[in-house]
Formats: sequence, structure tokens, C-alpha cells
Amino acid sequence: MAARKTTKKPNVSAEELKTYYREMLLIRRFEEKAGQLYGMGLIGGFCHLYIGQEAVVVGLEAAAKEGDKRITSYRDHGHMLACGMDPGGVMAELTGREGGLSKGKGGSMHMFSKEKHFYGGHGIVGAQVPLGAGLAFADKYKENGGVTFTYFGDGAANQGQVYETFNMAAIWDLPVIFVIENNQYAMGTAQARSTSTKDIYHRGEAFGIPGEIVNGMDVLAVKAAGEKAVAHCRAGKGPYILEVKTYRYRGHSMSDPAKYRTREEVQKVREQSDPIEHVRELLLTGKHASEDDLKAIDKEIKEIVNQAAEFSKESPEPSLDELWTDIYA
Ligand SMILES: Cc1ncc(C[n+]2csc(CCOP(=O)(O)OP(=O)(O)O)c2C)c(N)n1
Ligand SMILES: [Mg+2]
Repeated sequence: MAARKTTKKPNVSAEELKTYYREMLLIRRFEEKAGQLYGMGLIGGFCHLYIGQEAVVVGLEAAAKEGDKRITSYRDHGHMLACGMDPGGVMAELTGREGGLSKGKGGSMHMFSKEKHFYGGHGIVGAQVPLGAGLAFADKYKENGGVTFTYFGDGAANQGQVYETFNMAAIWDLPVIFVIENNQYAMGTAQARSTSTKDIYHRGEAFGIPGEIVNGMDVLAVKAAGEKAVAHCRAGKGPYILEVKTYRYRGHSMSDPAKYRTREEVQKVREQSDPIEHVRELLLTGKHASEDDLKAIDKEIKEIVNQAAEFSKESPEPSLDELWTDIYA
């Protein structure tokens, strides 16, 4: 992941920059709070935080339009917040409460929203990739102009089902954007130890699918690449691959002490390439916002996250009767 260059003045309005700042900060503060609740024993099971990767989903959501779909892995809280799902509902699902988006029965990796066209939350590595192509098939069949953002990791990109999906998506010209969130690690395995090449997107060439590398620490670069990919899909030209180079600051999940990398490595990325600091700098140096304006946004976001946490503690545990609902067998 390249260090960011902030020399070129971006052609973007103050309002737009503030929106990205707010959206990325919401994800960061939400995840920090989830980490705290996990430490307090209020969240159990697996919990994979998205801290460091915020610009990926915020940039791509900025390129989407109403009706577009998204599907992702277990590292999914950021995707839900970015597409407008209720922070209280997400947090209460993490704490396993009735007010959670899956009524407290799904947990961190299993939430959905018909209204926001969010199709999960999948715990099986790579499983969402063929499903994403299926969603795109439905859009193509219905001729509704929709595009599906199918997110997966660098580790998942080594799975066979990804390439079976590439082949079918290319044959049928499906309107799907394959977003490889390359955060450089698959659990404790660095990309160089698991993947034969430095870049992954060009594997699409074998199937005739175009793609490119994107700086995932720069929300504006992600948005621009997203717009290009969306235009390609909407024009009926078939799938597109975005390999977004990013970094996760925390361990793979809350139970990972991350001994496979040095503290210095993480610190360097935080200092040189943090996606939220980037937008903060653009806002301040471009005189689009003052320190006080940004403090007010920080306060507003803190309040939203505190309320979500309160709700997730106050909402009751699901009743035992719930064991017999939502069963499709
Ligand atoms: C089929 C399958 N194999 C193994 C696992 C265990 N597992 C969970 S996450 C993961 C690593 C995936 O890494 P990557 O795709 O890079 O995503 P990231 O966690 O970095 O977002 C593995 C091996 C699993 N959940 N499913
Ligand atoms: Mg990874």
C-alpha cells in the first residue's frame, strides 16, 4: 500500500469531503466501541473489526446509486453502516439482543437488509463471491440497471470458486464489481506467503475481465475508481475488478494478538496513510472546515455511537420462543 501523496488539489466540494469524513469516522468510532464492548464481555463469539479500511467502503458507496446491491464477508460492520443501516441495530446484533438486525440470532457476521440491498455478512471465506454474481444475474435478467458490489479479501482471492465465478460473470456479462479488499493479511498469513503474485486483479485477464489497482487509503481515489467500474457495468460491458490496497489496524478478529507483524509496521501505516487523517488534512488545508467544525462532527458521531451502545445494552435478550421463528426448513 503506497504512502499517500496529497500534493494535487482535488476537485471536490467541502460538503462532499465532510460527508466522507463523517461516514469514515462513524465506522471507526463504532468499531472502537464494539472492541470495548467485546472486552467487557458484552459481545461474544467472533468479531472482525474494519478499522483502517474505512475509505474502501465509503468511497465505493459514494459511487453507487439507489437500488445497487452489496454483499461481503464477516468483516461487515463498515459495509452496513456505509449503506445506511441503523448503528443501534448493528450494535444490538453484536450483543445478541432482540433489537439487533437479525433479532439477536445472527451476530456480527450474519445481518441483512432488504431495504438497503445488503445481502450479508458471510462467515465462509469466498462464499459471497458466487452469490454476488447471482445477484448481478438477477439485475441483468430484470433489466433494472443495477450493479452489485461483491467484496472479498486477498485470502479469499485464492479460492477456486472465485475463478468459476469470474468465468460465468464474464460469459454472461454480469453487472458485478469484484472488490478485492487487499488488506495484506489473511488471518496471520501475509499476502506474500499465500499469493504467488504481488497484485491479484490481473488474474481477471484470464477471463477477459478488466480491472485495476486502487489506493484504498484515499477515499477520493476509491470513489473515482468506483465510478469508472460502475459506468463499465451499467453500459452492459460485464464485470470489473477493483483491487483496493488497504490495511487492517487490528488483529484478524478480537481474539488475534497479531504476533505475525510488528507494532512498528502498523504504526507506520497509521502515521503515513490513515484514510481519515487524509480527509481531515484536505478539509483543514483547503480551508473547508475549521478545527472547531471537525470537533463538532466528532462530537456528533460520538453521540450516535454512544446511543447505539446504550441501545445494545438495554435491548433484552431474545425470548426462547424465537428459537422457532425464521426457520426455513
Ligand atoms: C472456507 C473457509 N476456510 C477458512 C476459514 C477460516 N478463515 C476465516 S477468515 C480467513 C482469512 C481470510 O482472509 P481475507 O480473505 O484476506 O479477508 P480478511 O479477513 O483479511 O478481511 C480464514 C482462513 C473460513 N471461515 N472459511
Ligand atoms: Mg485480507
